[in-house]
Amino acid sequence: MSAVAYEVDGETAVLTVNYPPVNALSAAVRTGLGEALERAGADSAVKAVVILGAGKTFIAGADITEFGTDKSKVKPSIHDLQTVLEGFPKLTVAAIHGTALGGGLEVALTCHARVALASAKVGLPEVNLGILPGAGGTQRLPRLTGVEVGIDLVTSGKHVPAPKALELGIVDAIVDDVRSGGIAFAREALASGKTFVPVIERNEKITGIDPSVFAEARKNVGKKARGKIAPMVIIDCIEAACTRPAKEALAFESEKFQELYASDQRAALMHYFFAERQARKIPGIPADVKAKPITSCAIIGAGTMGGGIAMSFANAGIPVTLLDLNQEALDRGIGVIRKNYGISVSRGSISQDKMDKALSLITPTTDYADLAQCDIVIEAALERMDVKKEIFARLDALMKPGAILATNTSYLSIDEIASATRRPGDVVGCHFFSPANVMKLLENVRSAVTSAETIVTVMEMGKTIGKVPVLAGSTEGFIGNRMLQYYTGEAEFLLEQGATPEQIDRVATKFGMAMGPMSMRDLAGMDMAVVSRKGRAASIPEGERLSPIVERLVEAGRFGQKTNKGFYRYEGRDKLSDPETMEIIEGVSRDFGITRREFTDEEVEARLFAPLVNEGAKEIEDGTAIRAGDIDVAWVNGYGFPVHRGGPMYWGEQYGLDKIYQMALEAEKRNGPRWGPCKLLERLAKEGKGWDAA
Ligand code: T1G
Repeated sequence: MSAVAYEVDGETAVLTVNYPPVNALSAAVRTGLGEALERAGADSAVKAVVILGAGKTFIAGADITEFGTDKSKVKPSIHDLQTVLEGFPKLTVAAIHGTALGGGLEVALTCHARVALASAKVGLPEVNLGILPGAGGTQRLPRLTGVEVGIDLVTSGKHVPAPKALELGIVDAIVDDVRSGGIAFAREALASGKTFVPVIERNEKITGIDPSVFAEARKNVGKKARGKIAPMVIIDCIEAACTRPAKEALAFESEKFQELYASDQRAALMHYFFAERQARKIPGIPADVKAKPITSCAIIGAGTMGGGIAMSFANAGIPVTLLDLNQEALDRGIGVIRKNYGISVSRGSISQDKMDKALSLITPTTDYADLAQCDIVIEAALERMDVKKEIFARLDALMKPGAILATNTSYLSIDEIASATRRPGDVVGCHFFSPANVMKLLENVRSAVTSAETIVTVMEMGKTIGKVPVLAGSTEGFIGNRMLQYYTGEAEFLLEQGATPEQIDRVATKFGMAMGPMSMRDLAGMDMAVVSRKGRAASIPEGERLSPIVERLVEAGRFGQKTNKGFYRYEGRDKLSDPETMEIIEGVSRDFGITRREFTDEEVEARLFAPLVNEGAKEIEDGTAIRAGDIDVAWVNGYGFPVHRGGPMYWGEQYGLDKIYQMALEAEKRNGPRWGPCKLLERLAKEGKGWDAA
């Protein structure tokens, strides 16, 4: 059966693409579209063609699963289809619901017109895959939206809601039903004799563009790109649209597409694309185990984390009951939530209406009884096991049967917290990252007895509230923080041995991290770090140590940004080097008899990131992480690891697991047994294999 259904309704041929799950432009769809267009062209009774998608969406792009396979070479190509469409002698209308993305939107842009449901979205997200819209997207979209908007949309890959797309000229009408609306639009156009100029021939918005527009774009996009190459190449292509004949500019775009397709960044970003989706799949859970509905949420603790979590649920339209022990703490928490929403509204990132709607969904209370009927309760109170166990015992007695009892703890044992209840299967970790209304990672943590239903529910819930969920086992620090201690720990040992905070942070940000480890310490507040390091002191084996640099800085009153000095000195928005910091660091070197030396940036980079890979291998070996890709997803979404490097485990595999293994042996000698390699890494390194052989 063809992937494209063909039927005629009056004088309109309706072509329905039916290729689940997202109607990607696979070989089957391209073949089906080619045949259906031929048929419509040959049928004298047909005066117009409407193309739409079956199921949940229009065409969501080229079929990424066919990239690099023979199927991607099957004719007609997307370009072939576009040539037929752009030269089609009869009216063609793309009728969009769900999403029209990438090649899907590019095909729609070669139709005479586009109509869409108000709930639909369109976009060119190829940049997120390390490539660019290689089927004329950089040439046609700016012809509709104008150059500056075009640059913003294509370099960001953002999805544009249909009403905005109508305003920008990307779609021609909003309809209530794709099929009947598409047909009606075609009929009216035919009846009125309306003519449509092919998008590629509309030049008014790309003519006479001042070159400074591209210089400005390169400056602004370059700052956000953090080392990604595709955004900059996209600007080149859009500039070509404005400065070269269409045919030449289209050829330029194809050439640049091929160059990007061959890049390491494209391979890393495609790895990440599939890893993020794979992370939602939990092996060993029977297919008939379904997620429970989460229609209400209770949160304990109206502090920074509790408030951010409340916003995440309210933003997804889920009512929240926010509890704190006293009215003053509650009022403060609600005040912070209001302030955060106000900032978003003033920045234009959400409307006043969305803010009001979200706030109306958050109900503050000091009475535990108000939580009892919620589908899930998330505890975000003090990071102390005694406090958590007391709360969970109370929740166990209070919450309705079947409610999920979750804790936002960042490293405490879920098994031990669950032991305070008579329903341990309903207890799970839902570890959000600060600021919880912004950070995408939701690290769900299962104990040895968390039920399959609870796991499936919080994984589905993560997606519902716009997070990227990853499932972790309950070893100390779970997936992310357990690795983080080796990244920050090695950074501090490097300081003792001769590197400077400036060099380490420069290397880390050049690598693509959102922020270097020393700056991150200053932002988070080192006084808090000292408290949690004290709490974890027992887990440091005999004969091993942590660097005392953080403690010495705190003793000197240097907590970080909150005291205007930490590793750096802060004057307003300026971050300045401070000789006092180096005195403290050099004092530690002296106390440990370390002769300081110069480090190359390459050595600093390897020493910073290799320990992440080494600990990640241990997490795969002991089952804390289900797969290497999950660790990549956690680090990209929770710790600012550059997505165009695929994640720490993908980076380590490209760098060479044999080199990672050798570095772990050296670190073991230098820092102690916790830093040595595990059996899994040793095996993969010696066999020359990658994580898929884990
Ligand atoms: N090709 C193949 N499979 C795809 C796919 C695609 N384009 N998009 C999604 N899938 C699979 C996905 O792997 C998952 O599979 C299932 O569909 C559901 O996805 C020439 C060359 C459309 C917004 O980048 O953004 O066009 O895990 O969980 O949350 O210029 O999927 O179930 O086995 O994400 O409802 C450009 C990428 C391609 C769109 C739906 N297009 N996809 O989100 O479902 S390059 C994209 C998405 C291109 C041209 C170039 C989202 C979605 P499985 P999901 P969702």
